[in-house]
Amino acid sequence: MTEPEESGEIDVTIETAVIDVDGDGVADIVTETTTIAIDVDGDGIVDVIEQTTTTAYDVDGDGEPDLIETTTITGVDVDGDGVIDEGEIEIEETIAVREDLLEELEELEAETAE
Ligand SMILES: [Ca+2]
Ligand SMILES: [Ca+2]
Ligand SMILES: [Ca+2]
Ligand SMILES: [Ca+2]
Repeated sequence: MTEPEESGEIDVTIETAVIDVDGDGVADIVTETTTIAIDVDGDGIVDVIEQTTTTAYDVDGDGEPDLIETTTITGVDVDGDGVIDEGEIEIEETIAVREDLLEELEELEAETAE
């Protein structure tokens, strides 16, 4: 049995990428990836990995993000073999769209449907 205060290690990495698609000097896509690796029992082998990628798109180029996409990948070494394989990974995706932009898109879609 291990002492609770001795075990466990959390490693957090944050990576940010800025992409200027049209080259006008204003960022159009901003990606932030946060990776959390947790060694629950402190044996040096990572047991839980959580990676969250947030991508913000500036669709109309006014410098404000209009569409935010969040993807969370969670991997848990359930069987404890030291490897997080495909069956132990869960992917969750959410997309948030600015409300007035959504209305614009709906209007546009309605127009094209006619
Ligand atoms: Ca740009
Ligand atoms: Ca471990
Ligand atoms: Ca915008
Ligand atoms: Ca495993």
